[in-house]
Amino acid sequence: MREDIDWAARRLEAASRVVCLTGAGVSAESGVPTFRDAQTGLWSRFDAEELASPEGFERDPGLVWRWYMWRLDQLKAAAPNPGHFALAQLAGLCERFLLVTQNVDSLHEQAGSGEVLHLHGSLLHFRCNSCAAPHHLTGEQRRAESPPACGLCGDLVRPDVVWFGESLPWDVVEEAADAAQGCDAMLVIGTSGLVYPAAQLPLIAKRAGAAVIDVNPEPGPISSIADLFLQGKSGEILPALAGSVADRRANA
Ligand code: BJW
Ligand code: ZN
Repeated sequence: MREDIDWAARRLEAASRVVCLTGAGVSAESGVPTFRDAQTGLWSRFDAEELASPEGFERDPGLVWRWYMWRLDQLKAAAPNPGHFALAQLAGLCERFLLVTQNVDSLHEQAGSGEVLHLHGSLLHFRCNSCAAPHHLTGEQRRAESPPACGLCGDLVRPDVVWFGESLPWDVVEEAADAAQGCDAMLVIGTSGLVYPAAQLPLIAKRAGAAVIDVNPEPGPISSIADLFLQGKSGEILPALAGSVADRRANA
């Protein structure tokens, strides 16, 4: 593992542009369950993929609302872990570093990462399901059994996230894809690599000749195309990686 981390550190240090794609696994050690973890407690009999869809919201807006409010409560109790902090440190050590996340939490920003591209929106923001007007929740609305109505058009308020079958913010996707095309190294952290178009980014980088480095406790579609698979938890591997890059910089 030490040699693999040194190899990755050399690639990051030599790169003039690094892109990092993160998924739910980077927040797992903060106590935020990953998307495809079996749901626990009250939610164990529901399918996350069904809840995170326009069809699920149409079928039962109250159920979807309560799920998101439950997740928001979990998130409010969470803090960034050493993996988030190491990525913020790496941004300062690499020549150009772009962080692209699929996560709807704000733990990267809380850890000090400056520019973060959010592909799937934010669990902390809300908007109208029809006219997209932003909505600030009151405490009472957060505790309610069903979503509030939009003050402008009367339709329901929803979390400002991207559900299955919905378009991602295309300016963000375009910026991420351009960066993937132009980078020398891509770090892929804690994602199952199952959801598109995010899962396309490592393939774009690979085809463009970048070194793809996957960090995950489990092998998956990304590790099978990666130049290096660092098997383990991001909260353990990323601090070692950032430390190795920092040492190389200090001794250069
Ligand atoms: C650790 C760890 C530790 C654990 N350390 N790691 C091309 C081909 C096939 C299908 C499509 C395609 N293009 C589009 C589609 C359809 C669809 C799609 O991809 N479907 C697939 C499931 C097949 N995509 C879409 O619909 C997207 N829209 C779109 O493309 O629009 C145009 C279009 C529309 C219709 C048709 C065609 C095109 C929208 C996708 C939106 C995804 N939204 C969600 C929900 C967000 C809100 C919410 O959170 O509620 O985003 S789904 C969910 O998955 C969430 C995540 O961001 C995303 C990715 O999950 P992630 O982050 O990888 O988490 P997990 O749980 O899957 O994995 C965790 C990983 O962590 C695991 O690998 C663990 O091992 C690891 N781990 N502990 C490091 N300590
Ligand atoms: Zn509205």
